[in-house]
Amino acid sequence: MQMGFRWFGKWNDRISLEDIREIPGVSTIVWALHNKMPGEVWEPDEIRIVQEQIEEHGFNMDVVESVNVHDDIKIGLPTRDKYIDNYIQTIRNLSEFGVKVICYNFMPIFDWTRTNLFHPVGDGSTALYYEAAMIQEDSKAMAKYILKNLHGFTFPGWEPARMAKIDELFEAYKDVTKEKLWDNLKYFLERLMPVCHECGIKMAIHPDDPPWDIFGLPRLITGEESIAKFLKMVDDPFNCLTLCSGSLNANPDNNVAEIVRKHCDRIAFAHIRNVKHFPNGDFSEASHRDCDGDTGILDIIKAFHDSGYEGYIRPDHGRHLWDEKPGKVRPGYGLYDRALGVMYILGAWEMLEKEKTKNG
Ligand code: DNO
Repeated sequence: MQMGFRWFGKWNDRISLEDIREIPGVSTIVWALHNKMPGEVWEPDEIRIVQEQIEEHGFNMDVVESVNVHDDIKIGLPTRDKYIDNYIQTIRNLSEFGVKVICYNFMPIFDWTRTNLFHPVGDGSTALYYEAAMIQEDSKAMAKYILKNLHGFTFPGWEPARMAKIDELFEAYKDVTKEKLWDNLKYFLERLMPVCHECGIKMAIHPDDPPWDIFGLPRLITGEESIAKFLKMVDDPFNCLTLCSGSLNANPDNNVAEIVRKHCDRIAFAHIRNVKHFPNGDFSEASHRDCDGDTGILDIIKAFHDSGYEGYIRPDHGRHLWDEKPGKVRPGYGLYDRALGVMYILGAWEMLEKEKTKNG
């Protein structure tokens, strides 16, 4: 297992690479060119600037999160081929810098969705929260709320320019049924796979967050069954999964440890995060500690360890602690709780390693 930490870039993150260097055990910076719109080619000169920053601090840049997929590809418009060509060029360019994994998603219009970005956890900290009743109503109001509460921080999937065209986007997606979306995903991946082989880059889809349809928009990667379908649909070792424990377990019926055991050979990257469920369907994000949520973090780590996982893991969203107040922190991506998450995951992992050595 290789430990990563998400970083939004030198001019785009209050957390510096020096800060991350002080967290034990991190070897990979999970990065992206956050100024790029979906569909644009990432040019070598732009990638090189980030490479110098990352490598100067002793990290590798093996994982990109995300190269976002243009809406025309998801909708299946004739213009999709042009954007797929651009995506392929980006893969080729990234491979020149040693990138091994691209995390991406195939969610229509919205990426991760929450209704409260600073919900009190009860111990003085705050966390991302999903209030089920609010998601049935006004998608525009929700998007407006999220953009306002990002306080100017960029967030892939929540680009203000895209969100300004929300009505047009809903119109463009109106005939995209679940079946059509599956077909469009297959078309996209089948064009990418030969290039992925050539370049040694795995495409690792992120599950839908939350894992169910929202605002009438279809969502595909929602649990074990759809993951199995996805992996079989394009049955290629370079067609992989980003195992996001929190996204999947937003549906408490998803047993994430079981999914890991079943599909570990096709997991290229993992986000480890804990979720606390409420009886009315709401959920809150929680600390990584197993007993603070319902996701079964220790079972998941054990499942990865038992399966001999050699891919990348990063702590996912953390709570906002101490001085991480609204406006001072990118929601979900503060420094402290994610650093605690690294230590929790590594602690469990090292204990399992010791046991394994002891038992021969
Ligand atoms: C949220 C993230 C997602 C993820 C994308 C991948 O914090 O886990 O936004 O980066 O869905 O494309």
